[in-house]
Amino acid sequence: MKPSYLILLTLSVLFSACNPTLAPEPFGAIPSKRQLEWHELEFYAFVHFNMNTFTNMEWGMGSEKPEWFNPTELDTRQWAKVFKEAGMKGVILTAKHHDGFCLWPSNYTEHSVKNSPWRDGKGDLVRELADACKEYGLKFGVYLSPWDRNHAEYGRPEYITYYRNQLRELLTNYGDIFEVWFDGANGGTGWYGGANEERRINRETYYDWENTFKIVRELQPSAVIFSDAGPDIRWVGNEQGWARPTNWSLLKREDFLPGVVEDIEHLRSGQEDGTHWLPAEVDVSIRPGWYYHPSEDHQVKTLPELLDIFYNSVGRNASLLLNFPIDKRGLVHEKEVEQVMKLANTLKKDFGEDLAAKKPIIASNVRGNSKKFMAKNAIDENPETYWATNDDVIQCSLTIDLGQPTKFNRFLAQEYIRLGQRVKKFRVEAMVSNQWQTVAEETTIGYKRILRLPTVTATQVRFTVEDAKACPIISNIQIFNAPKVLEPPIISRNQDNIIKIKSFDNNLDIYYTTDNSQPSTSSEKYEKDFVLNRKAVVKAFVMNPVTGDKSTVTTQIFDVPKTNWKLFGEIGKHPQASAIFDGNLNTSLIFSTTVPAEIKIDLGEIVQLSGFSYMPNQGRGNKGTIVEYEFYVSVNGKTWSGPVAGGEFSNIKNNPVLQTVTFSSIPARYLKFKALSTVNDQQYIGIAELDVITT
Ligand code: FUL
Repeated sequence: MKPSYLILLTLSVLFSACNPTLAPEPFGAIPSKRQLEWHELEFYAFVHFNMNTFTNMEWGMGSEKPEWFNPTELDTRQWAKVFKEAGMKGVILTAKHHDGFCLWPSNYTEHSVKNSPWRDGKGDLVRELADACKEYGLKFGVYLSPWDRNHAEYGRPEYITYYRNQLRELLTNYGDIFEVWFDGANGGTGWYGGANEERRINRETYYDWENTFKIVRELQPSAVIFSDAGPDIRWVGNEQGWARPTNWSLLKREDFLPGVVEDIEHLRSGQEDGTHWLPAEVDVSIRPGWYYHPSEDHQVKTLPELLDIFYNSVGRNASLLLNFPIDKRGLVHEKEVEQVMKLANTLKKDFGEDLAAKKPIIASNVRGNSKKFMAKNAIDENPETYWATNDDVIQCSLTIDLGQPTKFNRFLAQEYIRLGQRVKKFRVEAMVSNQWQTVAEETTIGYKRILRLPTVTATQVRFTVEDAKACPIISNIQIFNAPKVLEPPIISRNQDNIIKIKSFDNNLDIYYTTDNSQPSTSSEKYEKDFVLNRKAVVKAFVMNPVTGDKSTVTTQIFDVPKTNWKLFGEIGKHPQASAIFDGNLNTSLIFSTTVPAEIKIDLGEIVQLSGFSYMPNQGRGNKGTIVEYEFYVSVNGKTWSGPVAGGEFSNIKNNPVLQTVTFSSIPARYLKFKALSTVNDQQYIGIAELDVITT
């Protein structure tokens, strides 16, 4: 080659490298095709339904009988219809949970629907749901628990072969699978083919995940693989329904392992310097438990709770996997249908009218002044186009002219993630009465960020990127004015039997009943606290007296008064002793002790006892949360009967909700609650509330 050609070639390479009208280069890890498709789903359903539904458990032991699985009205088309109408894009089914019972007639075990009375043993629930999904245009995914408390070989290499055979069945026989969910809960006590023992596995090596994942890639190349550590989708580090506001879709994947959760904070927020694209999925149940328990019928999450979950997941660069505990009939329970439809309808209103669409917009910088990267691309509702700046311009802004004073309270932004997640810090300002006012200062954006803001009336909105890893690339900006949703009140009763009904807004009226009837505006109006010293069901709602808008109804069940309850012995003198009877979930008795440990309570009178409930400490870090327990009763405080109940509070570490235990009715004045073990073997006991259930 002649030297002059060489110079020309070098010049042209140099020119194209700094030619700003070329699209920006990707920065850092970027999503794969299957991850990109998954991002767009945003909201999809989880279904927990199998043996536990019929045994009223969260984690079965594995010794259950297939005959017990017998839904009377099972209708997967009803599920699919509800999910579709609620705006969800797919559903993931617990084909096998920790108890090992299979919802499909697996060739590798007898512990399945084929030995149940349901459809005379000819049923295949995985098939029925896969078909319903096809009919309703939903994607279909499977959960296959790695932990199997039924299988005799669990803990040995033979079980891995069994597990992989089952995975092959699920990934071969039921059409396209969009996500395979590998649960982290693992190893412990179980039935294990009758051995009834504790089996600990080596979490790092036992499952040989690399080769298990290869099966998914081979049979369902488009499916994303979920686990605590991906490889495609990561767990968000809690089961309460939130990601951190700062949420990177990046993680140092090699530092994480499925089933080994050591760095929970980074599961919640991702890592700015993560080496792999590994976005978070928020999994949460619409009730306290993952499985159906009739006692939780009044605890289906309310509209404000579901909205919080939506905005704290989809609004924080994560997807939302909302669980439905299918009931014993085999249907999505009416209360859940009602609540999820309220959510769907409210979201429709929240995002009803994009106030930024087609408005005049200007950018402080446009990449190469090219039309291809102009500001307008951020409000054209086309996810393929974007606004970008020159490579050296990190700080930049977009200003939208709303034309006239316009009320708004939602701000939505999306990065063009095909080229990486870049924004580290941004600000939203509103022009109110001719002055710029900051309405939000935030950090990451990612696939989608939605901010809930106090309502402001503005003529212009300015979005400023203050820091980014590389030039920002914004594919979408939207502004909305969402209607206000009223929070239902909180009802509590303290040890002096005083009922308090608390509203989040003092300007609202509260109406209530104490006889289990549905309250209305002709019910009692709550003006001040009152005494209620008997068993009762209290129901209340708030109403805006100006608009007539009402909240949903809160239901609170109170058993016998705790007026004369006392803790026995030294612990009774603990400064926080009364916290466990004060009706306040935010206060706890936490004391250091060697475990096993017990507390004894004198109820002050003999009652006919048929159960108890334990609310673990709701603070951070599961401090003193009891896992295995025994419960004894006595009429004289000297001779004890029992244990009248005992076992484990399954899944309490990840889901520390109210634990309710029932047993055959027995007279009792004294209770002994014995903790046999605690989360992470802490030498602490932590109790937020203890309650009894009387007959
Ligand atoms: C956890 C399990 O132990 C729960 O039972 C539930 O399936 C939840 C989604 O994942 O790890």
